[in-house]
Amino acid sequence: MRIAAADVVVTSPTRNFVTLKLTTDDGVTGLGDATLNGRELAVAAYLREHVAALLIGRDPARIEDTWQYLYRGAYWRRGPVTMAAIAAVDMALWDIKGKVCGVPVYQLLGGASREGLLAYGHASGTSFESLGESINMHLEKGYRAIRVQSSIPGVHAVYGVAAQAQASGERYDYEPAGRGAAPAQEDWDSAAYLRHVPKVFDYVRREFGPELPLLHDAHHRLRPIEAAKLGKSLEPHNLFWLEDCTPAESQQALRLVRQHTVTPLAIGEVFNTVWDFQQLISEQLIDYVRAASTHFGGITPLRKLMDFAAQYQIRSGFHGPTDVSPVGLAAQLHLGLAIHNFGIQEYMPHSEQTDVVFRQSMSFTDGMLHPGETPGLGVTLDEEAAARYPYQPAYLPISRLKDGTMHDW
Ligand code: CS2
Ligand code: MG
Repeated sequence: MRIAAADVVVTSPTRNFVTLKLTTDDGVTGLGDATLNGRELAVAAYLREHVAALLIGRDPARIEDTWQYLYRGAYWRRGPVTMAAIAAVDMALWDIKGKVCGVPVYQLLGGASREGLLAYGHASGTSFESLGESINMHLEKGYRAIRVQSSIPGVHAVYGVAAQAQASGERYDYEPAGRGAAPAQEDWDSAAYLRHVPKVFDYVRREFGPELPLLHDAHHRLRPIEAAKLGKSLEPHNLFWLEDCTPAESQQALRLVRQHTVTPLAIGEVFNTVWDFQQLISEQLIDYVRAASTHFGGITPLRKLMDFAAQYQIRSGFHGPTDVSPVGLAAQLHLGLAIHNFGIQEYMPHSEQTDVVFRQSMSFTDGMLHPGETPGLGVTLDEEAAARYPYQPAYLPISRLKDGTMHDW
């Protein structure tokens, strides 16, 4: 069997997705997610212009060798664009191997280690009342763990609050990348945030009790000492995790946070190789790995990362927003089902239009996810439907402080 074709499909049902489709000379196809929110066409070009031709004629069964060929062979290694492109090839090859073997990919990764994957959903609100309604909506949908994000008094547009979608009861699909020729600008005030977030969790614990697993995403916005302060202030509420509490390019910054708080820490959705995690894991500076197969080079390296993390009792919390496509989410579900050190899986349901373009065998039942039993990853791409949604430029917002200083969004 040989790879006979490598096609890149860019489609935009409510948001942009980049998908690689590999086809073998036997007609077996495999899909890979190459979506990089706000920079999608860079990955599409990397695949179309520099990788596709190299794959033609290769043995699709040689997944590890193909990964090494694309990683080491590029010379210019690492980075989100390169690793998203390699990820798409890797996922597509696992998809093909599953189909050829007639089994879902998780069976190739050691089989199921659990019946299903605990999911968490995204609740948010512009007031305690609307936040409570959002949490109740997610509990009614079966979620057993909830991420809590809130507006901040004095901050006009803040990450993670899709109040308009919540209020109207629409399907919750908070896609932060706004369509348009330039990023939207949001504002930020760390002091106001640090004053308000403890009050939010005071309210949530009063209303929903001490046992509901709660998560919060600080989204890279705090300095290490501020992150330490927030972690400490939230300790009475026993969070499942505090995510991206401080930018972690400086992995040692988490030493300072760790010294001050026992609130569990989750980091890594913007990381793309094991080196980004090396100190965080070996010094036990985090509790959960937030990587997504789509941005981390695929299933192959993410499985290796989780084996490394397992030596330090660190568990998975794979990234699963709507900008990880159904193909990327499926890859996370197969890996998450198989590894021993699974923690939790983020789950933001995609839009109805997306579900038309990507037919999926995954299920979400009673708060648990499962990739399904379809051979391969369990996702098919309807290319006619995909063609009905052409790419539209879209950018993630930027964030500035009140004096105009650029900040982390
Ligand atoms: C967020 C993401 O889900 C999360 O934890 O950090 O939604 C993130 O904002 C997006 O993936 C950015 O494209
Ligand atoms: Mg996040």
